[in-house]
Amino acid sequence: MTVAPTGAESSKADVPQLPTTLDELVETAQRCETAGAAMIHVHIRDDDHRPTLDVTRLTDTVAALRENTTLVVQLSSGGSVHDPLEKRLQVLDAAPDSCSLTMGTVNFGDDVFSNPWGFITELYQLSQEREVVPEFELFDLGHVHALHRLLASYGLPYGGRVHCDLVMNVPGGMPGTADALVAAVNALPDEVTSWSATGIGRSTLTVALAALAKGGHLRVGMEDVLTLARGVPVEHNDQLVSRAVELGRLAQREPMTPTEARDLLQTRPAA
Ligand code: KMH
Ligand code: ZN
Repeated sequence: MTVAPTGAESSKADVPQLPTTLDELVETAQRCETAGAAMIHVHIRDDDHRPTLDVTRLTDTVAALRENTTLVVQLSSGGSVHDPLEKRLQVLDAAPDSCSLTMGTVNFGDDVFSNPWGFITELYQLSQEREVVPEFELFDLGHVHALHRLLASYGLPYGGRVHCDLVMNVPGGMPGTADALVAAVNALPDEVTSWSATGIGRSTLTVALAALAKGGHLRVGMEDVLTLARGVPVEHNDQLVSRAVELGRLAQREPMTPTEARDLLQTRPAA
C-alpha cells in the first residue's frame, strides 16, 4: 500500500488538513505506516505551502522520513504541471529509494502534464545510474505501450524489478473504471513484477476494488481524493489507508510491511 498524502494540486487554503509542512508530513507518514502503508509518494511544499522541487528541502524530507518511519520513500519526479523538466530531473539528487516516472504526456484537467520521450529516457537512465527504483506512472493505455518501448530500449530498472502504478480518472487520461483497469493490466509488459492502482476523485473505490480483484496493490491518499463520501471530507490520510486496508482484508489480502515492499521492489540497501 502506498500513501500519496499531499500532491501538488490542492491548496492549503482550500484544504487546511493537507500535510504541507515537514512536521505534518512526518506525522502523516507515521500514522499511515501504523495504519498499514508501506511506501509514501512525496510531493513537498515551500514555506507558503506552494509546490516546490527545492533539492535541499527534498533531501531534508527524505532524511526526516527515514529517521521517523521505515516507509519506502518515493519522491515525485512529476512535481506540478508548472515545474520545468530540468528541475524534475534534479529530484534524484535527493537520493530517494524510489521515484515516480510518468510514461507520457497527458492532458491534466485544463493543464498539460508534460513528459516527452527524451525526458523519460533521461530520467530513466539517471535512475539506473543513481540506483533509484522507478515506479512507472501510467495514466493511459498509450503509456503502457511506451513502457514496452522503454524496457526494450534501455533494459530493466535498478534492482531488476518493474513496478507500475495505474493513475486512473485524471481528466485527460484513462477513465477510472474496472474495464479500463483490466485493459491496462492485460497490456502490461511481461517484465512487470508488480503494479498498483489509484483512482482519482470519485473513482477511488471502483479502482481499489478492481485492483484488488485483479491482484494489484493499492495507492490511496489526499493527492488523489479529498472526500470519504459525498460531502464527507478526509480529515487525515490515515483514514484512507485504514479504509483500503479494510477493503484488502475483505478480499483476504494483507498489507505488506515496508520490509516486504523493499524486498518486492529491490530498493537500494540502507547505506
Ligand atoms: N502532480 C501531477 C502533475 C507524479 O507524482 O509523478 C503529476 C504527478 C505524478 O503527481
Ligand atoms: Zn504525484
